[in-house]
Amino acid sequence: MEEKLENIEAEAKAAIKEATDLDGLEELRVKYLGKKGQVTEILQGIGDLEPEQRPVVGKLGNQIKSRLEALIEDKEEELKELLKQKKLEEEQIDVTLPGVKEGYGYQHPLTQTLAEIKEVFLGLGFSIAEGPEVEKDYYNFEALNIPKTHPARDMQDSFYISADILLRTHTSPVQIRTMKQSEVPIRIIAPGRVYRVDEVDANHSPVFHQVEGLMVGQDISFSQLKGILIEFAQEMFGADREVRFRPSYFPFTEPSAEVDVSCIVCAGEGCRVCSQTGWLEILGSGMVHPRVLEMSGLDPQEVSGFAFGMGVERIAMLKYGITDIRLFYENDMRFLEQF
Ligand code: 2NM
Repeated sequence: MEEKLENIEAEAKAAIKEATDLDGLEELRVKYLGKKGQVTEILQGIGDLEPEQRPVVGKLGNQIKSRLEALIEDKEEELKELLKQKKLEEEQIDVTLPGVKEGYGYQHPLTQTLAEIKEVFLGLGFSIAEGPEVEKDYYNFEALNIPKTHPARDMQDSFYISADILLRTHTSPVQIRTMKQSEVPIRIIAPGRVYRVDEVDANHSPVFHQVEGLMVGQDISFSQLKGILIEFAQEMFGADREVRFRPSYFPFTEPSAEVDVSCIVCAGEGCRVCSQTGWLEILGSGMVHPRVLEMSGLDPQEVSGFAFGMGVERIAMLKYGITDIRLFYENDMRFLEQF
């Protein structure tokens, strides 16, 4: 029995010495010293031995048990230390290395321009209205007095989803919905994405952004339209800009006017940006057509209103001197960082 114990001790010592991780070491502890461990079982079986054998085996068994416990404990310390060293090495950082500079984020120029447009109109008492991008052709065309034969209603020019549903080609349907739903007076702007079948070039994109505006109430006049739009043009492009109203035509307004500001590059002298005219067109506008008011449930004898519409891309291009609309959508940091 003594020889057996000594063999177990020798085997255990060798195994403990070889252990490379804490789990393996714990397995060894269980194997030799656990409840059913080899040394434990011998010590528990002492009662079955010859009486004179018992103290000898008992003493040796307990000595081996203590020695193995001590060895395991030492080995455990050693493995823990190794693990700590390894972890420290892995986590080592060289604080003298140069840092990686994190760049700042920028708001997209269209986001900035839209925010500025909103800011101006919020300051003039307008609130913001929104509506669906997938629209009934009733709201997109019919209610705007755009006849079935109008070139704008060519199926080829709009993205139709079904016979009477399309991607809105302007945000005017939001104004129609607002007139139908709200009490006068109304003073809103409708910003959002719009869609037209257009070949991509320097000035066209099939998806772009518009802000349209609408003011309806008793005795709303063309001079109020002028006051609001001159204020907008000068807040947006500079207080020293001249503003000009040119007669125009839209099916949904009468009379209609296009609005120009004096060229921001040459101040009216004539240059490449303004095609030698001295003027830049920034938006379209007019007094809401009586038939449009009527179709939206308002009485043209009781109320009147004006409306206007502009392209956000166009405003941003004029403001920042950008000559290609595609730059807005390419996410080239060299472009975006300039704003
Ligand atoms: C423009 C130009 C002129 C316009 C009209 C309406 C509505 F719904 F009130 F009739 N919304 N937007 C309008 C008028 C839009 O964009 C160049």
